[in-house]
Amino acid sequence: MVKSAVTVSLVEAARGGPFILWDGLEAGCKTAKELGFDAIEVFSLGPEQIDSDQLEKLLNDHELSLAAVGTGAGKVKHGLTLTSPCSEERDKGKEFIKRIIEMGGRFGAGAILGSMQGFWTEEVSKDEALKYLAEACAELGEYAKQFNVPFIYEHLNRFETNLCNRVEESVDLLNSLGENHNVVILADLFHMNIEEVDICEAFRTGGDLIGHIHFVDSNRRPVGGGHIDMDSVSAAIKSIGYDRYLSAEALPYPSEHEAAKQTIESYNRYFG
Ligand code: LER
Ligand code: MN
Repeated sequence: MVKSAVTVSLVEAARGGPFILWDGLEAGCKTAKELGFDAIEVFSLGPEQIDSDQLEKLLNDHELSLAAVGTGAGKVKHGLTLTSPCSEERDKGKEFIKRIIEMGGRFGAGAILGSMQGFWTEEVSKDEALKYLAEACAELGEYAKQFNVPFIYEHLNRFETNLCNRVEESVDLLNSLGENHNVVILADLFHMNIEEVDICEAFRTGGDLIGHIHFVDSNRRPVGGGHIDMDSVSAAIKSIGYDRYLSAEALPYPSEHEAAKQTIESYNRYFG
């Protein structure tokens, strides 16, 4: 059975970004529960911003799970990437992510690598950057095993990374990690709409390597507010036996509450 999740951002500096709920964990849990979501996905400045005991209580009180935790603040706040030319910076990036893996791990939630993957540049060739990225994914996947959670790799559209932009490239990356890696692909429908030739075919290419989905429309509005053909896409998602989270990472448009409501209505329509 697929499960629904809604994003909660605790990063004030990112306000206006593609997260649905912005008023803290308590208000976020309340809205998620009221609307019938199964889980929340949290984007924070880092583990120090989250009181894990309080989060546990909130999740229990609202009968919610934690779907995943973001790591983007490592780049936004600390300027860290896993493909920096400086090995010390790359190590700091991995340490930052390990702390987030620990924080999410307690709740059975994997950490997502998105913007911290960085870019290849004049200083770091594409091959070298992809090598750093693969090494980091392997190490972080291994680290996540102790919590029984996967490490979640998210390829992004061309404006946000030049490393992997399509599911096929993420599949190649993961296949290069060998047999026992613990990394899954995050397929974000917004990025897929920009980069894939055929979104449904891309889901079939990813198959059981896809372990998380950002549920959002073509223009980053909640599903139903853009032009993705969700009849076909939901059929493709079902056809690969996907049974994890569809997590709404969308603009709070036209308002936080409306965006959350529209998301759960779309989720129920296509997956209920
Ligand atoms: C940003 O576009 C995005 O999709 C995030 O999930 C990556 O950090
Ligand atoms: Mn995303």
